[in-house]
This record gives sequence, C-alpha cells and structure tokens, in this order.
Amino acid sequence: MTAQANVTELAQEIGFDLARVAPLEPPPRAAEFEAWLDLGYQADMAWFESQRSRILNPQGILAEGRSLLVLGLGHARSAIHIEGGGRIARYAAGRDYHNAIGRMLKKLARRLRESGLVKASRGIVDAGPLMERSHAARAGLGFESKSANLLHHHWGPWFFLSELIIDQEFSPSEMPSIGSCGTCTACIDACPTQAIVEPGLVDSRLCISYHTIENRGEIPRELRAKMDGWLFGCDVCSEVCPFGGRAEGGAERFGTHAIVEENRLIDWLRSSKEELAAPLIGSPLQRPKRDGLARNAAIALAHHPSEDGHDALRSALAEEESGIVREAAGWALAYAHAQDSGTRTALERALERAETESERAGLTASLEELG
Ligand code: B12
Ligand code: SF4
Ligand code: SF4
Repeated sequence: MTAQANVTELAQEIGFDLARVAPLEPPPRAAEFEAWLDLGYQADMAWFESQRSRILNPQGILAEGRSLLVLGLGHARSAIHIEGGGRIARYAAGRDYHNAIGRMLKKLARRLRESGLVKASRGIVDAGPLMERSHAARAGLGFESKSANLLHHHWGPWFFLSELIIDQEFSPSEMPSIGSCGTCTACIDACPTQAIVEPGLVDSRLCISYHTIENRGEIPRELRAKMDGWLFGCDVCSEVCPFGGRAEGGAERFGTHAIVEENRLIDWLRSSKEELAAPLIGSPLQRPKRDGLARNAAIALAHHPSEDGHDALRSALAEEESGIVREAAGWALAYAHAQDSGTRTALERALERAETESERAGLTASLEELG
C-alpha cells in the first residue's frame, strides 16, 4: 500500500467519511474569489481582505507544507423546528463542529506522526485562510454546484470540510469530480432572497445565512419579510437539492444541543446575555451572540405570529437594552400586529427613547408602514 493510501485510510479510521489529497497550491477558483471580493459579495466579513493573500497563497500557512489532506464529515439529519415557529440550520443543531472536527484533526495528526508518515502538519476547519470548497473540488472530494455548495453523490451538500496541511509531497488524488447540476436550477429558484446571483456565486449581502450568523448590525429591511423564520443559518438551497436526499447519520454524530430542544422562539428573544451564556457553551449558535439571536428571533416572530410572541415583542420594544433588538421588535410588530390598537403607541414611545439615528430611522419607517 502506498504512503498516500495509508494517510487516507487513517483518516477514515478516525471517522472522516471522505479523505483525499490536493497539492498545496493556490485554489483553482482564485480568479472567481477575487472577482467575488471586488463585487463586495463578502458583505462586512472584513477578515476576507486581511486574509486575501494568504487564501490565494496557502503555501504560506505552514512553511514545511507540501500537500493538503482534504477531509469530509457528513452531518445529514432532519429539519430542526423551534417550538413556536422558526428554524435552525441543521449543521448547527448539535455540538459545535469546529471543536469536534478540531479534535479529530489533532488525533489524525498524532497518528500520522506516530506512524512516521508525516512530521509537521496544521489542521484547519472552516475558519482558516483557505478556500475549502475549491481545494476539495480539485481533490475530487465532491463537485462544484450552482448553489456554491460542494456536492457529494451520497452526502449531497450535507457534509463539513476540513483540512490537514502536511509536509509530505503525495501525488494528488486529482480525480475529476464526478457529477454536475445539469439543467437543475432548484436552489437558484428557491432561494428566498435571490442571493445566488449567478450559478456558483452567492452575494452574502442578500444571504439569510450571512445575516443571521455574521451580521452584527441591523438586517436590511427589504430582506426581513423574506427570511421565512430562520433563527440561525438557512438550509433552503441545501434542502431543495436533489443530491443528498438519501444521506443520514448526522443527528447521532453531533446530537441535539439541549438549548435547541428546550428554547421556544420567544425564549430566544427574552433571554438575557447572562441567561444564555452557560446553556450556549459548545453550540455553534454562540456565533451571533445574544443580541444577534434576539434580533433574529424578533424577525422570526413576525413570520410566526402568536399571542405570546406579541407580548414578547411589546416587552422588547419597551425594555430591551440593545437598540438593534428594539428596532427589529418594532419592525416585527408593525409587520405582524399592525391591526393591534397598541402597536402605534408602543412604536411612538420607543421612537421617543431611540438612542441612535439608525434606530430612529427604522422605527420611523415602521410607523410609516402602519399607515
Ligand atoms: C464565508 C463563508 C460563508 C458566507 C459566504 C458563502 C459563500 N458562498 O461564499 C456565508 C455566511 C453566506 C455562508 C453561508 C453558508 N455556508 Co459557509 N462558509 C464560508 C467560508 C468560511 C468561506 C467561503 C468563501 O471563501 N467564499 C468565497 C467564495 C468565492 O468561495 P466559495 O463559495 O468556496 O467558492 C466556490 C463557489 O463559489 C464555486 N464557484 C465559483 N464560481 C463558480 C462558477 C460555477 C459555474 C460553478 C458551478 C461554481 C462556482 O466554486 C468555488 C470553489 O468550489 C467557508 C469555509 C472556508 N474556509 O472555505 C464556509 C463553508 C463554505 N460554508 C459551509 C456551509 C455549510 C454554509 C451554509 C450551508 C450554512 C447554512 N446552512 O446556513 C451556507 C450556504 C450558503 C451558500 N449557498 O454558499 C460549508 C460548505 C460545505 C459544503 N459541502 O459545501 C463550508 C465549507 C464550511 C465547512 N468547513 O464545512 N458561508
Ligand atoms: S443559504 Fe439561504 S439565503 Fe443563502 S443562498 Fe442558500 S437559500 Fe439563499
Ligand atoms: S439544487 Fe440543483 S442546481 Fe442547485 S446545487 Fe443542487 S443540483 Fe445544483
């Protein structure tokens, strides 16, 4: 057996579903990446600019690095519905994959060292300066798609990517990725905000996943009515994809975090930073922080109106400390509870107490929308 076959076999022994080798070279989609940045599709993810040259030249990540061991781990599971309405992206329902895969990468690096196959390595999962999908496509781990997700004939889009940069020069897998979207355009047609602006290219400024996870400010008003109740992430382009319909097994691997099972939609709006801190440990839902989650919950409550939701929105508008959450609560009341006699007065009072220009502008727009 070749050394390369040993490496990929070890990766599979440790639990990765997919393992292949790519050369440690610039990503094949470097030109598309630069065009994507130049068009501003990265929205406010400022780290793209600071990491730009590293992403384009990954050889700089590890001086001794020669090859990229590209790994895939399936996370297919059924849809996650929140009590009271709303959804959470499937990948985020259980244990944080950054931690789980990070541990697997460390174990793999240790085993490779012990077996003398590799001396130096560096693990990356998601947050590293790599165009993971482009390198993985080159290694033949899956094929590029119109939704931008990398697809696998069994897992569809339901798998995480991670990499181990290693100091050995193995001949790359270089298998052409088998499969293609063909004439299908289901994801482009289904995206609620038309964020897939061209086949394979997502404008983050329009993407629900971006706004619910990465955006720390106000979510653009024109998108809110299209957000379909997503509290965290968005699975629409993955769910409509005909590939991956048969995949399963992620629920057992990552479990379901207690807070995802227990919290109702109104709890995500009502809970304070202190109340959420401990229960959120180990969950990917920590990323938008408490105010981001409360803002998202306010908007989701407009899509799933209820009496409890109405009360929670009214309390948030009157008592909430974060202006971003107050403003979102005001929008949700005007959108879903315009007929309620108290909505106008509540918005007018909130406008008197508004702290920033953008909060004032948002609340004024909501009052105007009441007519
Ligand atoms: C920033 C980021 C985001 C941003 C921007 C998304 C984007 N499309 O660029 C936001 C927050 C919106 C996001 C959302 C999601 N993300 Co994200 N994200 C990333 C991150 C950190 C960087 C991506 C990046 O560099 N984008 C810049 C663009 C230009 O690069 P790219 O999308 O990888 O480029 C590919 C396509 O554009 C395509 N392409 C380019 N031109 C063309 C032309 C044609 C014709 C075709 C067919 C394809 C094509 O080829 C490129 C390479 O394969 C990666 C991790 C990483 N370090 O790579 C995870 C990653 C891409 N995300 C992932 C996931 C799971 C998601 C979500 C599904 C999460 C969710 N459920 O909410 C959504 C899906 C949105 C989507 N349709 O892309 C997974 C994808 C796994 C997979 N099987 O593909 C990754 C790899 C994380 C991981 N380690 O597993 N994400
Ligand atoms: S994650 Fe949602 S909003 Fe973003 S591109 Fe996919 S379907 Fe559109
Ligand atoms: S839904 Fe259709 S077009 Fe979109 S990624 Fe899947 S196969 Fe490709």
